[in-house]
Amino acid sequence: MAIAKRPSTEMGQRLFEYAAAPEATDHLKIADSYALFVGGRFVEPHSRRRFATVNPATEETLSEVAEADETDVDRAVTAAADAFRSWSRLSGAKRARYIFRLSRLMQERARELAVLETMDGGKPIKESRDVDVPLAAAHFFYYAGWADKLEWAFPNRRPRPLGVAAQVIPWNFPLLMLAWKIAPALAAGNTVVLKPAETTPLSALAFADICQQADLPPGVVNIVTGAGSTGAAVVGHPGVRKVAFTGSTEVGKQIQRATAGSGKHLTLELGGKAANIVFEDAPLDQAIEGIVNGIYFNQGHVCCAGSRLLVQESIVEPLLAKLKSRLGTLRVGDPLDKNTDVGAINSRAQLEKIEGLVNSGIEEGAEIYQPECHLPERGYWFRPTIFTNVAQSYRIAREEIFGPVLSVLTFRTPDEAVEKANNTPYGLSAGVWTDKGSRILWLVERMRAGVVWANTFNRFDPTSPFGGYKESGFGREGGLHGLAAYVELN
Ligand code: TAP
Repeated sequence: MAIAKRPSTEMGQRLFEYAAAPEATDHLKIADSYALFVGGRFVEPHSRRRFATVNPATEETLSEVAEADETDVDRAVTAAADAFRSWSRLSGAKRARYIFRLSRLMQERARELAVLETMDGGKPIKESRDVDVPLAAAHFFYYAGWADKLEWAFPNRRPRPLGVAAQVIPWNFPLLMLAWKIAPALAAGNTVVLKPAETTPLSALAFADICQQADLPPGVVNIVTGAGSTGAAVVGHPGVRKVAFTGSTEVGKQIQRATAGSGKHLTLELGGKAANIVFEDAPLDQAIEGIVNGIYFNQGHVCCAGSRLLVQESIVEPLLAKLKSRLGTLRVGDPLDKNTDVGAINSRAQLEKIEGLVNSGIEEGAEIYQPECHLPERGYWFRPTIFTNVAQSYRIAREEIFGPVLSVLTFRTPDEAVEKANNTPYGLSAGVWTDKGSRILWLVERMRAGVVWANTFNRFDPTSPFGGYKESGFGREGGLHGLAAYVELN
């Protein structure tokens, strides 16, 4: 690999320029247009409408995707209800065989899926290759293992599947969110109608192709693409027995209202504003990596991102100096380049939302820091950003930005750290950095957050439940808890 030193800027003295190492795309075939996946086949939409899905790093249209209307959704739910009759009666071992097959095919097609995810969503290829796709396959693998052991999963109870599950997912981890939803539902004997996000439908459509390749019985998985109105039609369909939604708190509330009184089972995985708390005895270099991973992973498009950094006052100065220096080494740019750390913002609308909130931070009096970095001319980009001098009342400290923007606050005592960390309507995740195990346990007991990472951040595992408190939603995905959301117990 060619390595050349940068010119002698202050940054250049610390940073080496790598030659570009773009992942090849010639093995990937993206069709000009896609239909809906209903009843095991790709079918033209009743609506006759299509919408463009765009590569956010280049602003080029990748494909035209079908937009499902209420008739299309009705066909998908009917197909899922028909399939439920036989799928729910299939032995657990036979269901497991299909789910294992899906997992193996995802592994076999991992390179294609990773490139597709990166082109459609803007995330760095090293993340889709090393995190999204392997974790998605691992979820199918894990839940396949439970399919013939449901009676052991729920001892002395008789677990029964619910029926058709309506599943609506966001754009930040398209394939992984699909796996979180579809794998436990199928393992428990349910059938599904899934709606991917408008800006990232392509990996779900590739998964539909994998379902065909796996000979999954028709109708067990149905994928309907479209915008918010398609999602509302899926969730509101009377043939649905279970609704699983991941997305914004605002839409989650609408869905809770829409499903109230319908008897539908509901789980909501919503937004977050996580505190990442660093005590003065923390291993500083390790904490810096955790802070960077916590907020700049996937451009900060992460529901559990550590977007509020709480630092003990005695170490603020050395920590900020190290953090700023580390930011200078992050490579922002072409998501297909294997060197890239921070890719493209998912859409123009999201970029505008980030810019609006960052401007509010400046207007309210916070101090902004952004490293020098060259941004491509086309596409949607935002520099990794740190705000200091932040008051808890500022919008940047209260609202979910869903971008690469960190707000730094300080505390003096552990009690103050807990008070400030819990001072949010959200409660999805938190992080704590300290040398003392007893302090970790003390803090975890007091945090109102579904997941608390200790001396690490943004770690996921199919066996581990994930979900929120307060306005971050309810219900858990992952592990046995995730399976429980798809069965009725008596
Ligand atoms: P939303 O705007 O809420 O969209 C999520 C999904 O719901 C999309 O597929 C969207 O379709 C669809 N949708 C929009 N309006 C709907 C309606 N009225 N009824 C049914 N479905 C509807 O969120 P987003 O902007 O895609 O994702 C970002 C949010 O998701 C953030 O707040 C983030 O924190 C949260 N999130 C949470 C988690 C967990 S695990 N808690 C994980 C990832 C993301 P369109 O795409 O076409 O609008």
